[in-house]
Amino acid sequence: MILIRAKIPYFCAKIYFLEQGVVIKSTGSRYRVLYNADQIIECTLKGKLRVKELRTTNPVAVGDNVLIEISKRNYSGVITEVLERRNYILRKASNLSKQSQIIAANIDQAFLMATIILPETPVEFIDRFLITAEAYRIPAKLIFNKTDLYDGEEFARMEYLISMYNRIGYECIKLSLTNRSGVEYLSTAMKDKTSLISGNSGVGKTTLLNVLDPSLNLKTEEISEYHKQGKHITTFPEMHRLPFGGFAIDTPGIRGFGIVDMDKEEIYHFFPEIFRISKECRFYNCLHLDEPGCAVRNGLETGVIDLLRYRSYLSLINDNNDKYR
Ligand SMILES: Nc1nc2c(ncn2[C@@H]2O[C@H](COP(=O)(O)OP(=O)(O)O)[C@@H](O)[C@H]2O)c(=O)[nH]1
Ligand SMILES: [Mg+2]
Ligand SMILES: [Zn+2]
Repeated sequence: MILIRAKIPYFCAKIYFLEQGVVIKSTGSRYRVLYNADQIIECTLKGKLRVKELRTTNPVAVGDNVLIEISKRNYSGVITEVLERRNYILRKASNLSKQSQIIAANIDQAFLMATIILPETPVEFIDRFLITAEAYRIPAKLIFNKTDLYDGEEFARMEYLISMYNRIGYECIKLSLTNRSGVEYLSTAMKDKTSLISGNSGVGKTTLLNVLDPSLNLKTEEISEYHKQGKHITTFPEMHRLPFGGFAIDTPGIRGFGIVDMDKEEIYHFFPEIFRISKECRFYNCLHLDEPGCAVRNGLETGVIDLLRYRSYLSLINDNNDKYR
């Protein structure tokens, strides 16, 4: 009898095998995991598994490296462990909620796709993205898409923004997915990296993924659809493997990142050019509003600080409405 009992656990262990993989899709309760280079399996979460330190609505997100138990019998998987995250990006689960949702984990770079028209991306929206990336220490780059549509004035506006952001230290990439200019450059920048692609609805995120990997054949939005903004559709980001190496994470339905847990006093730390010059302010606790001897306000006069950026800063300081969340 004793001999048989000892054999049962051994036998059970053979029903499962363990793998390490990466979560490429999450729908809240089910997860798609890529493992062994090109194998994909649908997984559930082990009941007891909860990530303790974060108050999030989703314990597992795309980009998470996980350990999975795969049953040989019905070929389904169970996530038993989430490995330590290199980084992650959050948004508030809803405007009133104190909980947040992990958008993605283990990101190498975050791109914001912006357009000057159809739709117009407000500078403030760009800056909210940038300071969020700064706060999470994720390298951020800007893509200006739909350059094929711009007239002289719109092109000049784009060039103005590009030189402004370049001066601060952000790379900007000009793109037209319609005539494919800039695609090769962008592909090289994304090769072998995990890139988050963010941006307002209608700027061309899905079109980009289809251009990078035509076999994806994802559904793009019609112009008329993206005017119907404001509906809170719960969507989950998805991670796509790129044919030339690397991953791209699409963030459908995520209009902006919530600035999670950021104190008024530290907002300017995430505007690199404001932070740099703030060391010359007379008061160490200067908020750069109307304090005497403020180097930031002086920088506005001399042109070191751009008024557009300063306005974004003010709106964040005064932010009580959640219109970009
Ligand atoms: N003219 C022009 N239209 C584009 C370009 N890129 C995307 N579009 C169009 O913009 C619309 C929205 O694109 P989509 O990829 O669905 O945007 P998403 O909401 O960011 O995923 C679609 O009708 C695309 O065909 C571009 O470079 N130029
Ligand atoms: Mg889309
Ligand atoms: Zn100041």
